[in-house]
Amino acid sequence: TPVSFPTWPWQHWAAERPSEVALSFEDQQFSWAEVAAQVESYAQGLLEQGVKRDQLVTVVAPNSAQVVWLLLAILRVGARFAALNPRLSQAEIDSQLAQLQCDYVWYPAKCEFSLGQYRRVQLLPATQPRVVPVTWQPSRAATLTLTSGSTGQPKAVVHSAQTHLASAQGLLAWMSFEQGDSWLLSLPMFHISGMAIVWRWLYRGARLALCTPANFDHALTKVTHASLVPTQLQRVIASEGAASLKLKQVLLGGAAIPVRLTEQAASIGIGCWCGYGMTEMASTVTAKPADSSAGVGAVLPNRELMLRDGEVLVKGETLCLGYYRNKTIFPVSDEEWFATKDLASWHDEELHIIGRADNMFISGGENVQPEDIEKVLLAHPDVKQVFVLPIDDEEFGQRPVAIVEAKGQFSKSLQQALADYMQQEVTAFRRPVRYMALPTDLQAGGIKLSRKQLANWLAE
Ligand code: 4YB
Repeated sequence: TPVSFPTWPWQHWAAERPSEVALSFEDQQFSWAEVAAQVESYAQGLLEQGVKRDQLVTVVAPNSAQVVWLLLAILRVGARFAALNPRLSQAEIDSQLAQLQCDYVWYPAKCEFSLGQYRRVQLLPATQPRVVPVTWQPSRAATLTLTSGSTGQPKAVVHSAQTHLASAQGLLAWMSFEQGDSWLLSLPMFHISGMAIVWRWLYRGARLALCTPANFDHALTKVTHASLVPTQLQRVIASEGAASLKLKQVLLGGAAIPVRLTEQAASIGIGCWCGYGMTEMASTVTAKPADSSAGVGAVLPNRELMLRDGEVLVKGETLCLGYYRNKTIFPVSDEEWFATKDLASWHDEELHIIGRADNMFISGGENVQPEDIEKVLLAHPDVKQVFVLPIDDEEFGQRPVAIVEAKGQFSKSLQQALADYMQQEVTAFRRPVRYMALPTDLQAGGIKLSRKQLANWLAE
């Protein structure tokens, strides 16, 4: 059954459950009636500044209540919302804004970028009480989310309210998120994992919780749901407040999820879901409650998935409208299916991700899948995060190098310990020839480290 709201989801909930808490931000709370009224006012405010139907407004900011108001108000006037990672460099921001050819930008009062050449829009309440003359049309282009892939310029993935809601519906058919539950906006809205949280909230009419970055750990103790990448969960488990968490469910994804991590979480009462997804499919495609297997579960409702020569192909109601270039939406693929470049296999009705086809390299005639080596290294108790990349080698063509973020000190003795450990665990051609510390400045980019950036760093 398709997802159908008779009107804007927040107006629907404002009619159904007006006084229920919808949104919380630190000590502030907004009911659904208040959310609907605020959005109406901000939408009118946007119209008064000249924002029109089908125009694109790009938000360059970390998560905040304002960014949520902007998303809803932008949708309400029939315009489109895009968000950029505020931790990008000025050059990257310039290039992404040029690519988007947006009509307006929004950025917070203290912003380090020079965005002077763009028309700036502000979040202002209405000065005249008029009704915004745009009706709910869920299949129209609504959001653009940039996704970097492993090479080249990021692509701007276009979704409609319909594809986002179809994604939310399918996930919530399996994972419970009910009225009264609250999902922390624990990942950035410029990434599909954060955007998807907002649409699950809108779909279910439950609660969305926002916090300042400094309050993140405390905010986690007050919510029932959160989405985390594995490294975040690792940090949370190790933190002091871990014992006081009342998280019912944590949805994990974005990268390989070590079984040991979800087992540790379970031992302190945190129930995890493992997910596999991508921007083009509006986040999660397969999922399962975490168990003793390293797979990513089965295909959620509203999506279809198949393997062709080991590669994951996907389609369905959650597939995006296309990529945005030159003010035009281009289909993501010439065929019905979208080819993900992820290699996977089925075991016991469960999908197992092997790694990305474009990460693979050849060493002395053998295929090396970096993710295979990373999995083994991640199982070592002193390793927090690790990336395996090829370096050129006269004899073998290429050989693996491990770039490690250690839980403690990255020392000579850790390097030796890892080499000894790998000696036991994997065949010779898979053993990294060198262990290097992950440079801290490369961790700042976003939620995912770019292998391309790492490769550039390695080349230097
Ligand atoms: C994986 C992978 C996995 C993705 N194993 N490789 O709401 C969610 O589903 C969510 C919750 C918590 C954290 C993240 C998410 C996401 O949406 C993640 C979606 C995402 O990462 N999209 S992406 O476009 O930035 O990258 C997609 C790629 O990431 C995939 O094509 C895979 O290569 C990789 N990936 N989940 C191994 N469980």
